[in-house]
Amino acid sequence: MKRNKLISLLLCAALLAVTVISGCGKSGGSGSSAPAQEASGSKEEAPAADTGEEAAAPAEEAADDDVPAPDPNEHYSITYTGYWSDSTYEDGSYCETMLEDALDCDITVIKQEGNDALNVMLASGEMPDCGTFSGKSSAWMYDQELVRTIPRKMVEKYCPSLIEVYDEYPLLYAQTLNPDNPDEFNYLTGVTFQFVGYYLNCDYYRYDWIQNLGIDLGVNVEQVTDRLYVADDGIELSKFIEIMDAFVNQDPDGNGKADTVGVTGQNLTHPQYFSAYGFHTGVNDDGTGKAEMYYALPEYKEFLKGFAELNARGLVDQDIIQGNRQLMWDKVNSGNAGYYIVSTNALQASWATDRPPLQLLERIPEATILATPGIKPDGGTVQSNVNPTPAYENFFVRADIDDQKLAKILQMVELAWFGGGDEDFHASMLYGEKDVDWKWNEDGTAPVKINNLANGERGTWTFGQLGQGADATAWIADDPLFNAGNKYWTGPDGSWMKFQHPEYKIDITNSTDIATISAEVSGDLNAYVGEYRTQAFLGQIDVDETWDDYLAELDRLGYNRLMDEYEKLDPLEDVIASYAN
Ligand SMILES: [Ca+2]
Repeated sequence: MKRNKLISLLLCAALLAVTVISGCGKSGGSGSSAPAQEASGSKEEAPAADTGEEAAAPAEEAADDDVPAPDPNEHYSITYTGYWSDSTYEDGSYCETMLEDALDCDITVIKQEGNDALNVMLASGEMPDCGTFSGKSSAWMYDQELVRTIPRKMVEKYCPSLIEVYDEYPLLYAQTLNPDNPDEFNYLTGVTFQFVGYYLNCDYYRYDWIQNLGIDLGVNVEQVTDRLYVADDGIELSKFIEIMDAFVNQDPDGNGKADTVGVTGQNLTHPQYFSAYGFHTGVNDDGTGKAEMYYALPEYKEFLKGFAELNARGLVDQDIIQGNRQLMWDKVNSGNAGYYIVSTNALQASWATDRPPLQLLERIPEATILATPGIKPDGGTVQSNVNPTPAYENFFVRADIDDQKLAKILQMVELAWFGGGDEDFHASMLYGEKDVDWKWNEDGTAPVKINNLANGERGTWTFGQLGQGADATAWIADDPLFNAGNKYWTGPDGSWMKFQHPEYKIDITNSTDIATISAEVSGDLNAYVGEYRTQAFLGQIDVDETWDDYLAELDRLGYNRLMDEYEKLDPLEDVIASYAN
C-alpha cells in the first residue's frame, strides 16, 4: 500500500510538466525565465452560479472533541477576497447567497483591482478576514504580521475534501505546514489538476502539408477525429528541420508561391525547442547531480548555435523575437505558418476558439492538424515539465481571527472549493444556477452550460476558483476534440505522461535563501541571458568564441551564488518520496 502510494506519487511527479511557474502562485524561486505559457482555460473561463440547493448546509458541529467550533449563538460576518473580486463583482451574487444560506452567515466580497490596489489594501490594515492575494508568499505575509496559522486538526475536521488531496499529494503538506510546528498550516493551497495532467506542452503541425509533401515522420500517427491526428512520440530534431525546410522551400500549400514560413512560436524559450537539444526549462541536473539553470548548460549552447543556423537558413520566422502572440497566431490561422507551439488544452472550444489550432480549423476547411508531444534529439527522448502537485494559489486567514471564526471560515472553504462533497453545489460555484445556467450532461459526468456567464458573473469562480479537484478539472477539460486524444495526454494514464517531469530542484518548503537571492539577481541575469540569446540567434555573435565570457558574466551577475544555494536542496523527486507516507 505504502509502496503503491509512493509509486503513484512518483508517477504524478513525472507528470508535472512545464508550467510550474505560470501555473501556481508559488514560483520555484528559480532564476529561470519562465517561458510565457498560455493562460489556462480554467483561469479564463467561468460559468455561472448555481441553484440554491441546500445541498450541504453543515449543521454546527457539536464540540465533542477538542477541535474549536463556531459559536452556535453567533451570526458570523466574513470578509473575503480572491479571484474575480474586482469592481464588476455584484454584491449578494448567486454564489455568495448560496454559501451564506448554507453556512448561516454573512459574506462580503472585498473588491480589489490589480496589484497596486491590493498592496494598498494590505498596507493600510484593511486585509479581509481571509482570501487569496495574487500569489503573495507565506514568508511575506508573516513578515508583515498579517496572517495567522491554521491548526491542522481544524482543517482535517472542516475541510475533508482538501485533506483528501493533501493525503494524495503529501508534498502539499511540505509546502504549507509550519516548518517549526507541523500541527499548524501557515496557509492553505487551493488545487487545480490543470497543470498536473491536463495542460501538456504540445506542438501542432499542418498535417495536410506534411501529407502533400510526402514526409515520413518516423513516429506512429493516429487519426483520432476527421481533422486531428496524434503522434505517439516526439519528432526527431533532424526530421523537424527537414519539415521546416520543406515548409519554407517546397510550397507545402501548393499555390505555386514561396509564401509560407518555418518555425513559429511566441519566443525562443519554448520548452519544445529545448527538448530538441536534450534539456528542459528551469533547473536541470547537469548529469553529475549538480543543479544548473537551463541557460548555463552546454546543451543550451548547442541550442543557440542550432537555432542561429536555422535562422541563417531562413527556416525560422523572423518575427519570433518580437514576443507578439497575436501576430504569430495570425500567421498560423491564415495559413502562412504550418508549425506552432501550444498546449493540449488549446483544443478546448470552451475558451480557445480565438487561437490556433481551433481558429485555423475554422478558417481553412482543408487544414488538418498533427499534435505531437514535442521535439527530441536524434535517438533521444522528449523532455517536458509539469507541476509536482496540484497546488494552486495561497489562501490566508488574517492574524486576529479567533479559532471559532476560523472554524466557520474553514467550513466556507470546504463548501466553496468542493461543495462539501455535493457535486451540484460544487458545479454551481463554477457554473452558476443549476438548470438555469447549466445542467448535467446526459451521463451526469459534466456540467453543460446553458448560459455563458463571464468569470465572476453571479459569483461564479469568485469562491470556487481554488477548488479544481480532479472532478472539476475534468469538467473544464470536457470537450469532444480534446477527449479524442485522452489516451495520449490526460494523466495519469496518458502515454505522453512519460515525457513529463518536475524540475530537478525546487525549494518547495522555502528552506533556503533561494527566493531571496533570486529576487536579487534574477532581473539582471534574465536580461543578460535574453540579450545574449537574441544576439546569438541573429548571428551577431559567435557562440563558440563568446561562451566562456558569457558564463563569466553570469557568475559576475550572481549566478553561481544562486546555484550554490541549490546545492542545499535534495532533488525534488527525493523530497516527494520522503513525504510519500
Ligand atoms: Ca506556397
